[in-house]
Amino acid sequence: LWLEIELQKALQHNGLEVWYQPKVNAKNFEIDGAEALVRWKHPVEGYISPAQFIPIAERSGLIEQLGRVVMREVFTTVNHWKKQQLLKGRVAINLSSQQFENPNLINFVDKLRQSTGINADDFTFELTESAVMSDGEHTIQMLNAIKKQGFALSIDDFGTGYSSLSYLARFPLDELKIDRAFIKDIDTIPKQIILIENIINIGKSLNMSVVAEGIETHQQATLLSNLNCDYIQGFHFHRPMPKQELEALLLKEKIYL
Ligand code: G
Ligand code: G
Ligand code: NA
Ligand code: MN
Repeated sequence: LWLEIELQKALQHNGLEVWYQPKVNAKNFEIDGAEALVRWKHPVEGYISPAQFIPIAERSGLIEQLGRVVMREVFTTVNHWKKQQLLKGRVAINLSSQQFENPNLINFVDKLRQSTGINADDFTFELTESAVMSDGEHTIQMLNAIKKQGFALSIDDFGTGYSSLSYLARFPLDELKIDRAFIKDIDTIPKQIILIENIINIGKSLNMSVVAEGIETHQQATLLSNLNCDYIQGFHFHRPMPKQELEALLLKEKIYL
């Protein structure tokens, strides 16, 4: 409860930050898009992990407000980067199932899109399998409404959440993000490579782009590139970083281009 009250305060006093982890193009290893990740620096405790406070935000309903704060921040920042031609590719925003279940989301996103003047096709929403699978009819309506505005949709943590693949055919999804659990065990479980290869084939044959997350080594990067994965993301390339840091990195790359 203490953490919930503290989180509430942070939301009221602008205490949350949004960090960005670049994704790289698996063909040329250049930065091509990023994932927005919320960070909370508590005045006394320091950084508290989202793995700790996102579930609290979800249980308490604060996730709605958190989601609005994050989206506003990301739209504004990315709009600026796009106008400066600093960043290539799409920026992904994570959505919890609670956010996705509330039909007000559509209206909020639509209004924010118009007031910030962003290009919807510069953004992707990442949803987990469980978020998408909770209620079929509602899901299709929500996904279609988001797509209609021009945003792309990605399935995050693919392969860990749900045992049925039928939703891939039924829902308008643009991207499949292979969970890092598959990547982590590549060296110790050889069959894992076969799975990854076939997940990539599933995505591509359904006209989705495929992202692999949790790339921590050069070998993993090379492997995923050779398997024709489209984008790769992980500590091997870049850790999540504050927006000023990404901006500096992008500026540097632009100068030396
Ligand atoms: O940033 P990483 O450190 O540890 O994130 C932990 C978890 O928090 C991940 O599952 C990630 O998807 C989730 N997360 C990060 N930022 C956001 C956000 O802005 N909204 C939601 N709903 N989840 C987020
Ligand atoms: O659930 P989601 O996929 O949104 O989680 C994103 C989380 O993954 C973030 O917390 C981010 O810090 C973390 N992450 C990003 N790259 C790596 C990586 O290479 N290794 C590990 N272990 N975690 C990563
Ligand atoms: Na994600
Ligand atoms: Mn993920």
